[in-house]
Amino acid sequence: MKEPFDKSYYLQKADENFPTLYREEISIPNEVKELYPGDSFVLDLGNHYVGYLSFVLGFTNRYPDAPTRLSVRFCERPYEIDADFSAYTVGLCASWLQEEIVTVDYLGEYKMPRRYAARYIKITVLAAPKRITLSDFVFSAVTSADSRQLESVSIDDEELLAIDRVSVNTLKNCMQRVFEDGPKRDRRLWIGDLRLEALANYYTYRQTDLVRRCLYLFAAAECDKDGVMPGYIYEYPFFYSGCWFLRDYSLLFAVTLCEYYLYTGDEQTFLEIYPVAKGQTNAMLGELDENGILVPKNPDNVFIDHIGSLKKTTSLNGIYLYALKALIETLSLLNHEDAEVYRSRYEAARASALRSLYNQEKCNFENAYDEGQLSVHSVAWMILGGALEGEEAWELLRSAMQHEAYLKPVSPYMIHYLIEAMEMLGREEEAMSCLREFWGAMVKEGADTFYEIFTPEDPQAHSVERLTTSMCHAWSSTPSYFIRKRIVGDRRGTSIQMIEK
Ligand code: RAM
Repeated sequence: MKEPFDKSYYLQKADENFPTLYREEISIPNEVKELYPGDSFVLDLGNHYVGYLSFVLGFTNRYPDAPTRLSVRFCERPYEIDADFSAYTVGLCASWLQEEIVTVDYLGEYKMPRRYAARYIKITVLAAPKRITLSDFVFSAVTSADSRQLESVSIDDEELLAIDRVSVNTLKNCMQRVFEDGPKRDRRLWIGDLRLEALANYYTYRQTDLVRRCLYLFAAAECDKDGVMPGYIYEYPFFYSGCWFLRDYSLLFAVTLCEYYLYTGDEQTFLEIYPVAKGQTNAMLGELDENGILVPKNPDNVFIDHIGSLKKTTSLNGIYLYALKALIETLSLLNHEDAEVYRSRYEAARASALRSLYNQEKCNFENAYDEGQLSVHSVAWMILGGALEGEEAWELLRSAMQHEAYLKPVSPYMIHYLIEAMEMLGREEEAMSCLREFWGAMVKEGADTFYEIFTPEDPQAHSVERLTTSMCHAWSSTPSYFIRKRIVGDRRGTSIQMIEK
């Protein structure tokens, strides 16, 4: 095998693993509507889908002597149907709002060219020559998830069954040319989302070629001057590297690659991409301070959770330990000499974390690096990194979750890691109750797919505030991973296979 591989090689491998895109025509029951300017109506697809809309424009008694202008709004959740889009000013670009002004010149079928994520479609006739008709609405849903691959599992619990169903639907709708983060927004490949989608995929669709494609795409990315890869990339209409170099995500790239090997046994892919993952952990060495603590020069280059005020050093160091652990495990299995290198780095990093981040007097992670801020995030990541174990770890995590002085996770992404930490401590029952409490509340709220951000105590909070919030978000699809793992067992080391097509 020749080494190192270059960008064009990685892109070629990504292309070789390009998925089949499956289409399903969802016909929307509706009568032929005779419409006048100002009329509006809402179509219900019956579930959340990602795809393209077409319809037929017609007339009843007088041939239309002018074009028809419609407003077509695609909504993931009901609150979008009548929301005032013109008032949207916060945060992300308003062009993410799924609304078009469409002018139809000719009678007959009209196909809208853009792809949308929606359950509801609101159509308003803005201008038309007196009477027109709209009929034959078809939504052509698209996904690279192969329904024949989806494993059926028997889940003897109504609530978990519902959570699993919505979770699988979320994953399916995010599976497109790549594992997208959200089909409404940002419609691109992010490392943090990829890692969680890959996990859910290993227990549902088992399309390991799509994981492989995404790993190769990241391997082709342009790193920053410190050698850190971008947190996201674009791959259409051409490959383009992102420009936010998140340290936590780059470490999770190494974890995703290691797990890819552990789940599939595909040594060749692992070894081809491993130099890139190695580059990520090596890059961190340049940002270790005099105490051996990983402190990025620019604090904005760490994500952890969607909380602006969150201090992130302790969590990031937990992720550093977590990535080193994954590398040690994988490289040891492969009898790779680097396993020992990572082992000694791990020991040193763990000792530094306990010395400088753990507060011996208070038995918590109150430290100067995070300006005394306490968060569930820090505790969970330090547990996942193996810095704190056993009863002591559980006591701290339990009190952190209850104590109001601690910042709590808001994204399903971070809730995933909280649950993973509980599982690591053997707290299976508590982990499941946390899962039910969080994702179960979304099901109760009427979710067809799981959201980017959610507060069970105030289910409408984030969606109403931010109309650009993605209501089908990849990092929210891991309940299926947790639920099914309990039923079918841990699949690492089993070299899961796809069913032959
Ligand atoms: C948001 C998206 C995406 C996530 C990044 C860090 O823009 O929700 O899923 O990975 O943040």
